Amino acid sequence: ACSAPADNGGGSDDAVDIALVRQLSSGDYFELWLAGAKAEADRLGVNLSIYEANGDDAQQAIDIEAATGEGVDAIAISHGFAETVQAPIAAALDADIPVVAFDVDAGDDRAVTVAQSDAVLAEQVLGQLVEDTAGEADVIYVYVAGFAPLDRRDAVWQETLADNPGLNQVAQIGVVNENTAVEVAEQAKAALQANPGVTAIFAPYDEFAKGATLAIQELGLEDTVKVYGADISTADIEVITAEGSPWVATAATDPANVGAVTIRAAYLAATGGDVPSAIEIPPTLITQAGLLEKGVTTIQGLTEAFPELATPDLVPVP
Ligand code: SR1
Repeated sequence: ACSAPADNGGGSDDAVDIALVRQLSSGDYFELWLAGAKAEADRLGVNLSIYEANGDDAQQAIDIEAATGEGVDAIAISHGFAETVQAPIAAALDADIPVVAFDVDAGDDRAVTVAQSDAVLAEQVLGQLVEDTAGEADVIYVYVAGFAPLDRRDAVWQETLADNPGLNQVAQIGVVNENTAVEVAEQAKAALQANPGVTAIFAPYDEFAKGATLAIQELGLEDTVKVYGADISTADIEVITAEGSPWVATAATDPANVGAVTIRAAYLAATGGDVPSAIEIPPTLITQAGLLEKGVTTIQGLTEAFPELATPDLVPVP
């Protein structure tokens, strides 16, 4: 059975039908992303059906097949593993249903791809890490292979290690599930205790960064170990700007904007509009010092302070 799709309650009988099929839903990033996708669907009068696999990869494949069977006008897919999504994506495309793939390797040139510029994102935050440490540090790295954005960020981390022989990865940890931050915190505590010389944690996903921050705080290491993360939300801003927080930098897009861009791309693909085959949303480096200086306390305040986070000209739909 497919996971019963929810819908946005928008659209009319002759509205464009878009199915949104997600691998992951829990955590700030995915909640904000969905809110942005729903708001854009409402603005465009789209009838949006939302399938949530909640980390069940087999279920995500079934959900893509179900959306294909429904004969929707386009399918937008967020995250997923190549081995589980590529066959049902090919079947959807063979049935002439356009597919927009965000943060997932669709394995098919007919699919439109959407991504944050993950290489730039990693370069921005790792540039800060290298600057702060003068390229000399024992580093804990948080990573789980197989997630397209994390793999792209990993390629930059590997280059950064090669370019900076004074950087030393002493441990690699990581988990992605419904409890990512708490479990990463446990892993980070053990890694910090086993490697007392560590001065930086590279944690390029906000659930990773929250877990790393918690571990450092529980061990009282805020003065010596700093966190370099990715993503942003109101809750993340609170963590970063709390007094003495070790999370000093993140590189991020506005997740709601990324959800909106993905829906615009699916809408254009469904209606025969002009949609680029590959869409990239540029990230911004956000530092603890910058947030404090600008007095930013919420994601709304952030988008006012960093207007480049909004990209209305990317895949525009009037
Ligand atoms: C498990 S993948 C998590 C990442 O997906 C999105 O690209 C977000 O930026 C997040 O870091």
